[in-house]
Amino acid sequence: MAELITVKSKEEYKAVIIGVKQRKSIDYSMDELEGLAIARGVTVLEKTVQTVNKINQSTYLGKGKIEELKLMVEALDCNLVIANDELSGIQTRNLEDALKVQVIDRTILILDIFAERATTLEGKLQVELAQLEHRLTRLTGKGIAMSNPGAGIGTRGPGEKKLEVDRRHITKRIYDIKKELKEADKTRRTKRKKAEKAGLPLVSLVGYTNSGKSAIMNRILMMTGKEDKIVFEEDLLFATLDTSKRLIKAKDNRDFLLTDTVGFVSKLPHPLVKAFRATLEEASQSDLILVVVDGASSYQDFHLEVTEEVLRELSLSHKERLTVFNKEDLFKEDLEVKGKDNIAVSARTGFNFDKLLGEITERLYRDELIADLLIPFERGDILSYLMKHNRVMYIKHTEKGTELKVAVKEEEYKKLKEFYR
Ligand SMILES: Nc1nc2c(ncn2[C@@H]2O[C@H](COP(=O)(O)OP(=O)(O)OP(=O)(O)O)[C@@H](O)[C@H]2O)c(=O)[nH]1
Ligand SMILES: [Mg+2]
Repeated sequence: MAELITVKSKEEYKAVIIGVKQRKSIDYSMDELEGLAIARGVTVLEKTVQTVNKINQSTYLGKGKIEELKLMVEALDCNLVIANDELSGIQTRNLEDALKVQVIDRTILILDIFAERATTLEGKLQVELAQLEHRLTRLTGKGIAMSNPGAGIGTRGPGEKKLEVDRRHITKRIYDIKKELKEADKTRRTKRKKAEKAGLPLVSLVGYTNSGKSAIMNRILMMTGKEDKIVFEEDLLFATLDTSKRLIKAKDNRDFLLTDTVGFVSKLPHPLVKAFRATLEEASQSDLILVVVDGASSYQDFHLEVTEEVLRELSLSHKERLTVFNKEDLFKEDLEVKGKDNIAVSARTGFNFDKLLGEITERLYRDELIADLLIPFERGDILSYLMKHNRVMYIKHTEKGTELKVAVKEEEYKKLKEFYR
């Protein structure tokens, strides 16, 4: 149920992007919006910005600007206008009436991309939920825009009765989806519990969309002999929608689990942040966060700001982290990556990946050694102590006793000498 149009629609979209500037420059977010439109397969013909003191509550842009835009839309023969801010139902209707083409906002565009990309049932449900919630607020706000879901672009305003039916229909569907998601969430928790039992530390890749999170994951997988487990990476905003988790076999048994996550973008629609909270919850369980930045982008400060904001929203700001400046092969000359919690890498060339892996495992296994032990049966006390307090990576009961691979502190390591295998 994509709102822009049905996802499979073959219609070609040619768009003008509009924005209003109040105080701060919006160049960046306009470019970002263009990137989003391209990711959705829309051809962007023009971008235009109006500087205002206050956004017009009923028409978004001022009267003169709308006239100018109307001419532009006609001259370019475009069939879509995309606004950089979230539009109310009224703003959308008034703009559509004036311009005679479909008008959508950033939120609808992002939701539409997500709808197109989601692959797992849970991902799809989360996006649908976000879409419906967004739609519902616009309905109650006397909005137009939606009538038959997926019925095509610019569907005109439904009558009051239709509105009521739609509202009831949407509310019911929201209820059903929430129920289904709850179930899925339960299953995931059980699965996670199992993973926790495996005792391995968890590392999450987070950061702005298209910064190379999946590429970094793939490079690490290749380095550690897991080529068959690589994930999807693509020069697209929101290439990854469903998080995936992989076991990384690192040196000295310092294994860990690595998760790839959904990329961030500015003004990420709130219903989406909410919807993906469950998926990103995994990140909240992590022992280390790798914040990935596209070090080749001139907007990297902005990307870092956006990332920080989302991390804050997800209550992850306090986590231990390593900031990874990726795409070193494309860095501008003046970029210097300094500081012990920052590292420059290139997922493309493999530059600095040994160091990256070292930095990760060093942080995960700080002051810890991996002991490979054989504990005889009569020392059940030691076994249960280790099982309770330490990270157990491997356990096998044999005729001679219990074979155990466990992370221990240095002093403990020495004390366990007689059990070394
Ligand atoms: N030149 C260069 N390109 C890279 C590097 N790392 C990743 N890329 C490219 O950048 C694009 C985005 O990479 P992804 O790994 O899909 O990015 P992502 O952060 O996972 O993106 P989302 O899943 O959309 O959030 C792809 O075309 C990659 O091939 C790098 O070090 N150098
Ligand atoms: Mg990705």
